[in-house]
Amino acid sequence: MLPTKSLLLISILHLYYGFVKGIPYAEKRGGGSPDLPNWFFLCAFSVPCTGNIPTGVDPEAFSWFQSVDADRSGNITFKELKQALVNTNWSTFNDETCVMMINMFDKTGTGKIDVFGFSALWRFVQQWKTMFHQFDRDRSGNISHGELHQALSQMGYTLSPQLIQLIMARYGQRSANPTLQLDRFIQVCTQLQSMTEAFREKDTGRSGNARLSYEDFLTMTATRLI
Ligand SMILES: [Ca+2]
Ligand SMILES: [Ca+2]
Repeated sequence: MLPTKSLLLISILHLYYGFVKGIPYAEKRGGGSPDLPNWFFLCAFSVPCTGNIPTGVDPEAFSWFQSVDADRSGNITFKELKQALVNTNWSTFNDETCVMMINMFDKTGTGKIDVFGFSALWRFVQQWKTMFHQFDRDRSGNISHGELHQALSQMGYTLSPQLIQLIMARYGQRSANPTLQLDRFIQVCTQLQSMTEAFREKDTGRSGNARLSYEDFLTMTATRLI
């Protein structure tokens, strides 16, 4: 919990560095912003860092939840989530990644995320954000072809340069040298993880090969593409 004076100071500092909805500034590293701790950005939007935090919910996640839940409905919609998540270049997260995250963390089957799902989502985003900054070796604020190759290798994926090229062309920003922002990095890594798990269920001998029927293939795609 932060005392009122601290919150006031945070708010003033926050105004100094600019204002955008959601959790953008934590993503601003590499874009020249100061290295401020995450709580700075999270609490600056949610003056009441106090309140009845549900059991098992991270206090920071709860604070963020209150900020993102703009209409105070008690759950987070696609629109609210999209407004809250911003990349290093200040673009909002793309629709596909937001839908993917809603599908992953909607534990109520309503198409919305409650505070418990949101707490898990918060941890998920924090972890990927850390990875993103770790693999953004040149601090450019995005992931290049070479950086993605290195990242996936370290995560245990052995993909050909051609496949990585394909991924960059599909998910990267349109340019001669496409790069991935945080949202696409999260999407690529999460989908890759999900599809790899699906394949390994069929590749029982761990040979890197599996025999699939057409039905298997479609089922795998339908159930694993998030
Ligand atoms: Ca809401
Ligand atoms: Ca980079």
